[in-house]
Amino acid sequence: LEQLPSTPCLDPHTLARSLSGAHFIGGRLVPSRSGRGFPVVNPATGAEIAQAADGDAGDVELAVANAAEAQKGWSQIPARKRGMLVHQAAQLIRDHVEELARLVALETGKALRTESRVEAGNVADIFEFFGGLAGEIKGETVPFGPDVLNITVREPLGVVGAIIPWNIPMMLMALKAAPALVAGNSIVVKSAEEAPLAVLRIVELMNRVLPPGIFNILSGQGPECGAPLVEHPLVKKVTFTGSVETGRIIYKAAAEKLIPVTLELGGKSPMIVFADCDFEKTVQGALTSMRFTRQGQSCTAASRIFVERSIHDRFVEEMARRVDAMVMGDPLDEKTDIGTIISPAQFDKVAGFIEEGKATAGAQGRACARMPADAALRKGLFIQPHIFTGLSKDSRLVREEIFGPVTVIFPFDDADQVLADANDTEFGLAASVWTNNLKIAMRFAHRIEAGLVQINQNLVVQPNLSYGGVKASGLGKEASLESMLEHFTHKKTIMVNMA
Ligand code: TXE
Repeated sequence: LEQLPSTPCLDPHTLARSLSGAHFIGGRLVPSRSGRGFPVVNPATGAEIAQAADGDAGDVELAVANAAEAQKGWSQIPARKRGMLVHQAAQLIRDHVEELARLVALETGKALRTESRVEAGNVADIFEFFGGLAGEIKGETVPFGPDVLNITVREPLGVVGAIIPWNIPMMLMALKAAPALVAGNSIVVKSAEEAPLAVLRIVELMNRVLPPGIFNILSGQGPECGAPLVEHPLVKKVTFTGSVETGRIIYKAAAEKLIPVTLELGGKSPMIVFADCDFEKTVQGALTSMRFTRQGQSCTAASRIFVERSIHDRFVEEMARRVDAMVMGDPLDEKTDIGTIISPAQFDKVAGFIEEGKATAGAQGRACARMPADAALRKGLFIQPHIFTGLSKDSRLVREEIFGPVTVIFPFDDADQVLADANDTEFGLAASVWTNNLKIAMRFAHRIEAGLVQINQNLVVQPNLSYGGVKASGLGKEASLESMLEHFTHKKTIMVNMA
């Protein structure tokens, strides 16, 4: 621990170097057992900023063994005391919000002002929220005559394995770790290859308050480090955010062990705009949801927008005008609105979709905002936001998750047809409807196949609201008291015959 600054370190390069090559297991920073590492790269410059420990089954073994041992004591601490400790540890995150924001901006390319600072603040909020809920972990009494006492109690599951992606790594870790820990489990997190640093710092900070061994993190590759974590016999629950493809692999491995899983997978979220909407707010809502500020790397992004024909052209123009005014540049610069794509692989994937759209006969792809001119950023993974119109509904750009700054817009004339089009997707994560007609709004809210439908807004999820998809978007809920009780405890029934 001495290697790391005990006060907030606002130079993310220094902090990145001091976090190099480490997992956090059993209350300590430890190197990977193999001694291997892989580079962590600043996507805005292409420069290596740290080495990440390349974890394998040996590291998983060490982390899970520590977590299993520590969980025995942790689960015996009264729930409210556990909640108070988690709440107290969250204060350390609050004290380090600026530091964490800079570090996550450096490793992910997400702009500091528009994205990274917001994420860091949300992390503290999530841990505090679940810490405060600890007293709600309780059961029921079920009457069965005067001589019988039937009760239920909520017990922790044991060691939880969490696998997280890179788009909002700190927040997605918090949504898993906070309820898991407060409910009396211990946790081993496997970070995403592209963004292992800020999450490692969070675990290290929180371990200054939490007992050693209950909150551990490994870095490593999916098949070499994530898979053995899912398969480990002492891991009793797996919670995952990532691609549909990996979600399927994890679900199958968990089925072999018969353990519960929560899966938060991709999306292709429809936004349906009626002509009677509040035009200004609706255009702004499209920008908020598309998260061009995060280069569109958001699973709830409004990546299919349907606009009633009479306002379609004006909507496209206004949206393009506003995106044009956004500043692309160095993620750490306060003037920057839009940072970079996370990795060369994602860059190629997104660029491929854009090329395909441009080559489609009859389609128009409008590139918005200017590429940064700064020579230091010439190797940066910047992609101009694109708005496509004129695509056919079976185009790959319309059917597949692009996970980049690309949205497609269609005009519509008929409410039933647009509802059918909105539901014509394998995904079911989020949707929004924009109209001042409450009757239409509620009809759509009930008939859209999605875990989340918003009317006249596109805000981010709150920790006290259930969040999770249907169809190929996933299984189970995150956030809310319900997610803690349903997904991180099991209900034990105790029947006492006092006759
Ligand atoms: O995801 P992966 P990737 C979508 C988005 C994106 C695509 C690919 O469309 O373009 O997925 O992104 C770990 N066993 N989303 O390649 O592979 C991996 O190491 C266990 C949407 O980054 O699913 C990482 O920690 N773990 C999504 C995590 O899974 C494995 C956010 C996610 O990686 C594994 C991210 C295995 N066999 C991508 N293979 C969202 N819902 O927000 C990989 N991993």
